Amino acid sequence: MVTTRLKTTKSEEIFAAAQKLMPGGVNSPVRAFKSVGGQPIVFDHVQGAYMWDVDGNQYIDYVGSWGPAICGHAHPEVIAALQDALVKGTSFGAPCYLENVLAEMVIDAVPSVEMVRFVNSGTEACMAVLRLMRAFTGREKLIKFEGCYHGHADMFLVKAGSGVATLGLPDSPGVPKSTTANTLTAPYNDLEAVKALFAENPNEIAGVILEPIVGNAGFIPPDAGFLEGLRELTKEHGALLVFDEVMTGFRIAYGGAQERFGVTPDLTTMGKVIGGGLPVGAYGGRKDIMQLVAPAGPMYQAGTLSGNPLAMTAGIKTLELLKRPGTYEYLDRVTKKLTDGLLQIAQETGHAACGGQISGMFGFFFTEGPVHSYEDAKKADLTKFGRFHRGMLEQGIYLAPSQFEAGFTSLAHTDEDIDRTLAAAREVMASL
Ligand code: KE4
Repeated sequence: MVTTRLKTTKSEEIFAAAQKLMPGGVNSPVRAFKSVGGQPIVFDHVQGAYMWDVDGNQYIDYVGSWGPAICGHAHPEVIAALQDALVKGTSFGAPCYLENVLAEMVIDAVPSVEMVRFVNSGTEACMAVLRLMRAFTGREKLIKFEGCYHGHADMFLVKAGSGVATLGLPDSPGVPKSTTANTLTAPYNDLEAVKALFAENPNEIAGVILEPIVGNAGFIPPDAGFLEGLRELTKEHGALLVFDEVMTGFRIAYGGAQERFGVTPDLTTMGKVIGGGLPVGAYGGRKDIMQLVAPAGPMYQAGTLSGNPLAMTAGIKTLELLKRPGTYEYLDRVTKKLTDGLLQIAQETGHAACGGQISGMFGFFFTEGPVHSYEDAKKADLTKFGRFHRGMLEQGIYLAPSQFEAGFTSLAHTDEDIDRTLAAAREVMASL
């Protein structure tokens, strides 16, 4: 048990009970703090950049519910919009005008998206987009990258990132070999490896899917030319290029990483931010491809709560807030101040560290670096990261409980919050 100055009595009681009710006491593995050790914190409420746990401790939050809280938790305008929507019912199971509104906003914002389908999670979006890639090309093989995470569907659980990397699960049990036989992997940022896979599997690869900025092996941006190279390679081989922007969508820019880097994929998956904190995923892209999706076409995909009015309402209001001038300049400024500060403090306190940020997404590793791939990321000092995480927690700073995750800021994070975070980091790093 890690000693802690935090009063976490109620968290401990609730989490102990949770472990008897739910596997590992959580509904998603990374929340269990397995890789950083110590007592997971049970929260009571959140607001803006802050979270309060059941023992009354307050934290500055850099997880933001893994991305959705980009405008700050429980934004008053989102809450008000939800309250108005709530009294009209929570789910129709039938067409609702709000679906048109959010669809139009996504199509207007994201360069690759001419038509979109809403689902209920990023996992669902990635599952559906893989089926669509295969339906459109008539091919079965897929290229993904080591350390990238595209949700927990069987065919993606090969050298995946996020919780799989955190728990060091080689390949999850229960995933039949037949399912992953068609999943080829390459190191991130390694165009030569992708060229080789295309050469070894002529006319068999339906497409390439990747996080345009990796957030599930820690924060790993694309090397110059990597995304452009994949765009060329997929075109050359009649394969589709898919950006999984579940994490980067509407966070890196209003049009996502594809707008920021100027590379347009054929299909895009989204989630997190477009649900404004309610369950939403989406996949979209070229109309000629999306027309294959039932009932317009033969490729089947469905969902009871897809496009429900509450989730649409939260997504619409969130995108409206993000569209306001200055959003991404603000996210870039405060997040750069945070990461530059963290790296400077690490250097001053004698810790090897590297990392960076793009807009409101950041990460750092306790290793000399640079980190261009999952292999590089695995060189990071996980023990030191765990002790840093715990130390920051005791200082009231809530960081993602894994070295293989990214960090997230919001429009609610102030300069004072960043200064307080850096002061805490200096104290903790000096003590490591
Ligand atoms: P969900 O099914 O968790 O909504 O989305 C899966 C997914 C797909 N693609 C990318 C790029 C993602 O980052 C995710 C989910 N991200 C993790 C955080 N690394 C969710 C947190 C969790 O699993 O609890």
